[in-house]
Amino acid sequence: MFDTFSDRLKTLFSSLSKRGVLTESLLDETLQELKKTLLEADVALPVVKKFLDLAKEKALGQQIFKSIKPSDQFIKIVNDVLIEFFESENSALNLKGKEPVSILFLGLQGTGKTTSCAKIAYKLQKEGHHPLLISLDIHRPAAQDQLQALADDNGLLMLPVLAKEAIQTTIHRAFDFAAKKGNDILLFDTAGRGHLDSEMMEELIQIHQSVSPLESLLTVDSMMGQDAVRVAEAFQGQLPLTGIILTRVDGDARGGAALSMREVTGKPIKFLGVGEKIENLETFDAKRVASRILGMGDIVGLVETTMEKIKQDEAEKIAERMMSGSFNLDDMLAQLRQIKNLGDIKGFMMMIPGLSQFKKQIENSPVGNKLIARQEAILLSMTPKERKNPDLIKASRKKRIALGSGVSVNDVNKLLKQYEQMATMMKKLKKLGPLGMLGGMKSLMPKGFPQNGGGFPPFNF
Ligand SMILES: Nc1nc2c(ncn2[C@@H]2O[C@H](COP(=O)(O)OP(=O)(O)O)[C@@H](O)[C@H]2O)c(=O)[nH]1
Ligand SMILES: [Mg+2]
Repeated sequence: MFDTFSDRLKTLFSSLSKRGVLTESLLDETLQELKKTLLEADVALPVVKKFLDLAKEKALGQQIFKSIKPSDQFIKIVNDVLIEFFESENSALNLKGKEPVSILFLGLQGTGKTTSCAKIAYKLQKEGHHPLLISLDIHRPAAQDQLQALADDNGLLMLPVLAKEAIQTTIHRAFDFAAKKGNDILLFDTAGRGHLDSEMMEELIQIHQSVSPLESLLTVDSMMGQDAVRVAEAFQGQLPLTGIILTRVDGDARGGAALSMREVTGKPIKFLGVGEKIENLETFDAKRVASRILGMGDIVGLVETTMEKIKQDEAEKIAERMMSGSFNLDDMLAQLRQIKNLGDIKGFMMMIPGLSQFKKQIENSPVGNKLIARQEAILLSMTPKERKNPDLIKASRKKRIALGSGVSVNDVNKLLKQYEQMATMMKKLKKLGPLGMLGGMKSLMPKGFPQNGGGFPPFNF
């Protein structure tokens, strides 16, 4: 699966690992190589561009961690970008609806509709469902026989075929049958053509209307590369697809279709066909596919843990600064920035000694990058003198600061109040000493905490 692409990436990484620091010119050179690799993999051009932009943005935005090799950091970046390209919210099969729910299989002839239909029914049956297979490929008796054979071989139930029955009649019969037999999922196999064809589309649109499927899955052949993506785009223009089944991934060395599909069509890949056998079906998992392509799971894992460790060290440093006594608005600004640089703010806060016990409050509090940016803007609208000596900030100064940072005076007041809470708390914590910190935190909470809207000092954003 995607072997050529995978090998090319490995060569790129290994030549990078022989070089030193990831300077901007080396980064550009590496991105050029990455571009070639993506084009060779038959990734659509706009997707290549976006991929490179994202990789560059991540590389430049990343802190330089001395303890992580540049090549390893780059592997992690490519890993993250791959995941971003593959991942989507609706990648799981949607079965939430009034029973029986329907799944419609669409696609050009020979792309793997009938096979995938049986594979998915098999999987669902194993999970405890009672699927019913229905063939609407009435133009070719052989197609109906093929589905029947798959059903017979694998202990699946199929709606008996009646010769020369009209499609709409078959659909009605399927729902009646399911009501009697208690099937909860109906899987409709349809007829494809060798190419896009308006007659086929018309038939499919009518089927879609009468079946009202929860899922309309398009099968596309991974080996067709960018052509598969174009076909998907064309189908999507006419039918409300809910997802893609990428078949013959087992034979595809390049991976271009897989990488371009979601980006170009906006539809999630839901399944991968990885062979002809009934069990050769994988539910699509962005992380797993990315890791398989890179074949560098251990390095990605190592970079992740090292970064976690660095965050942990930063968290301790911040805690130390908080305890060191004098604390003015400059310190607050410095802390905000440190926290902002670390990305996932809530996750990071959990690492600060003493704060992890407020997991629930942290999760529920409205902390976010936007709020931090606003706080930063307020602090930057103050003069250095004001930040060193917050007592100077009276009504007229507040107005000026609010105007300068585009917020209300009330927001400025909130920030100052928060600063005061932090300062008071730190004084108290200092008295308690590091050992008293954990126990002390709770008793220091203002009245009503944690019922005060989920906010909590010292980071009461
Ligand atoms: N190697 C491989 N072959 C597949 C896969 N999916 C389907 N096929 C084969 O592709 C051929 C066409 O599949 P079929 O389901 O009949 O396509 P349909 O015309 O869209 O219904 C069959 O020989 C299948 O065994 C897959 O994921 N991997
Ligand atoms: Mg078929």
